[in-house]
Formats: sequence, C-alpha cells, structure tokens
Amino acid sequence: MPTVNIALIGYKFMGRAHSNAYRQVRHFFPGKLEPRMKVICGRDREAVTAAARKLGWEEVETDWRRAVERKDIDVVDISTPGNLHRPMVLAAAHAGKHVVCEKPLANTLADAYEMLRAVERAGVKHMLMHNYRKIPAVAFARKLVQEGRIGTVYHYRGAYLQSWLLDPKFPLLWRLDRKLAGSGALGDIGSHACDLARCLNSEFESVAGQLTTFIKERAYPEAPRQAKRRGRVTVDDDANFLARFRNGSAGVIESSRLCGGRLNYNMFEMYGSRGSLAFNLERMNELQFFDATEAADRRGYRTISVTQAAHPYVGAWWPPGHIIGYEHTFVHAIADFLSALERDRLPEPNFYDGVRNQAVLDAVERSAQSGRWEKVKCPI
Ligand code: SOE
Repeated sequence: MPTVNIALIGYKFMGRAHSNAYRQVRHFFPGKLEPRMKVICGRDREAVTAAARKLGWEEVETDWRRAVERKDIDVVDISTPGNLHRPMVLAAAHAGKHVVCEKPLANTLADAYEMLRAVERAGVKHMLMHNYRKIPAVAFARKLVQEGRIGTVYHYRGAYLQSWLLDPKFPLLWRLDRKLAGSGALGDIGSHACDLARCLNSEFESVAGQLTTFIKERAYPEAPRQAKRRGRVTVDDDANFLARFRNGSAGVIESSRLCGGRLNYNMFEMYGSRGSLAFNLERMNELQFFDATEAADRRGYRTISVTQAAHPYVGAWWPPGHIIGYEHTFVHAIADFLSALERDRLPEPNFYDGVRNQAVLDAVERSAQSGRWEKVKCPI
C-alpha cells in the first residue's frame, strides 16, 4: 500500500490526539494511502524522544525546519501554539508539503490570508483541525439542516464553556499570552464555536462583541524554588458576541474558560420554522431533535442516539449504543484528510474556512474595541 510520510510538530495535548489518529485510522477506516508516522518534532530532545517512543513515531527532530524540508516527508502536521502556525505553514507550503494545522489557523486575519495564499500557490492540500465537525451527531445535524428538516433557521445559539482557568493560581501559560496565542477564549474555543456555526447554519454577516479579562495577572510557571514572578494576562477570559448571519438568522456565541462546572461544554442549539436541534459535547453521542410538524399533543424534544451504522462515521466503529469519544473525532478528521489526498480533493474544513473563521474573530475584536456592531470583513 502506498504510504504518506507524516512530520508532526508538537507532542503535547494536540500532538498526542493527532498521533493517536494516525495510529488508529487504518484499523477502522480502510483506504489506499497508509500514513507513516515518520518524525515528531519538539525543542526538548529528551521529552520529544520519550514522546516518540510512547506515541509511535520512528524518528525525532529538534529543528522543525529540518523536518519540513526533508525530501521523504509528504505531510506536515502543525500542533503548536498559534504564533508558530504562520512560519510553519509558509515553510511547509514552500517545501511543497500538504498541511494539517491546529485551530485557530493564525493569530491575525492578515496572517491567515497570507497562509491561505501560500498553500494555494504551492498547490498543496490543507486541513484545519476543527475536529468537532467530525462528531457523528454534529455531522448528522448538518445533514438534517441541509435536508430542510428544521426549515428556515431563525435562531442559532453556540457556547463553548470550560473551567480550567477558574483557579487564580493556575499559572501564566502560553495560552494567556497574546504574543503566543493571539487571543484567549475567543481564538482557542470561540473559534470552534464559530466553525460549528458556519458549518451548520451560515456565514456571519456582522457581530457585536464583548471581551473580558477577569483574572488580570497570574504567576509564571517557574520551578517552585524560584521566586514566584507574576505577569499580566494579555488575553480575554471571556468572549461573547451577538451575531447576524447571512441566511437572515440571528444568534449568540459565548466562550469562556472560567465557567465552573463546565469541563468541556461545547454546545449548539438551532431553532427553525419546522423544528429545532440541540447538542452538548459532554453528551456527544446524542442529538436532541424537536419536530414542529408533529401534532401538538405528541411533539416534544426527542433524544436521538447517534450510534447507528447509518450515522456518519459510526459504521466504522461499534454496534448501536456502543458510544465513541473525543479522540475518535481526530481519527475521523485524519480519515477524511487521507481520503481527500487519495481523491485529489481539498479536505474540509480547510484554510478557506480558517480565513472565514479568522474574519469573524477579527470582527469581534473590532466590535469589542468600538462598542458598535461590526461587519465581518472577509478577504475571500
Ligand atoms: C483548551 O481550551 C482546549 O484544549 C482547546 O485548545 C481544544 O481545541 C479543545 O478541543 C479542548 O480544549
């Protein structure tokens, strides 16, 4: 079977999730191209060597540029903090490599647009790892909406709430530094909520945004014996916005990492002329469906167990009711990516989605500054 050689840059949370996907994909999703876990990159040789052994990579590299330029590498997978996405995508495109990039695509709209142009010029395939589109219940909801089962969409509600930054003693990690992360909840998890809204409902027309930082400084994650230096948090803890969509619907998107009790509460609700849908990642194998066309004395939300072979992706796994989890969404994404390579097609979501998402984040930041509604200005 022909192989496609992967270089992965990054070996922490997303690096582990992507590694698991490359390892598992061909056990469950047969295909012509076999992903070969060739080289994993990280600055700390000891740590990345341990990660290679644990995650199943053949070689290690401490200089990502060397890995990107290797003639035997076909795909570069970027699972790093956001400030590195731009140089890595530009280098990978220049070297003629296909690219998988973690979200959000970039830290600014200008960078995202430049990265899109680079992969277009290089003629390489590009995928943006918005893995939540690959949840069977989300893909099934998208199918129901496209079939018109909820009719004209009036209202879209999206929220991605977490609680891992609620403790003021949580250290000042890279995600809290605008120079590295680009933004806080807005880009980290708000970008997921934006992508779901675009994928399920419509492109955004205009937004009225609000960004808040509640815990304004935190201790650096230094070794315990060193004096606990403290630094300023330069990103939002909480990012919310009202939205007007191009399809005429109205909506609200919320994101925060200080919502106690919400571990990974990524949800959406859609309200249309013929029905409604509701989804919650913490119950990711279920979709709530309300059919407004049913007789009034028997209609109400029903819970669909999205675990039937007929549902997207499910047939590759287990019998009905034997549920799947977070890590499966990355396997689905890599299966779709390999399938796109095999068919010489562009995977979804890709860098066009990345630029459109970034344009929404950019409008929210402009609106939070101006205090007014701002149009989404997308360069594509
Ligand atoms: C942290 O908010 C995070 O790891 C996100 O960066 C991921 O995209 C999300 O899937 C889980 O939470």
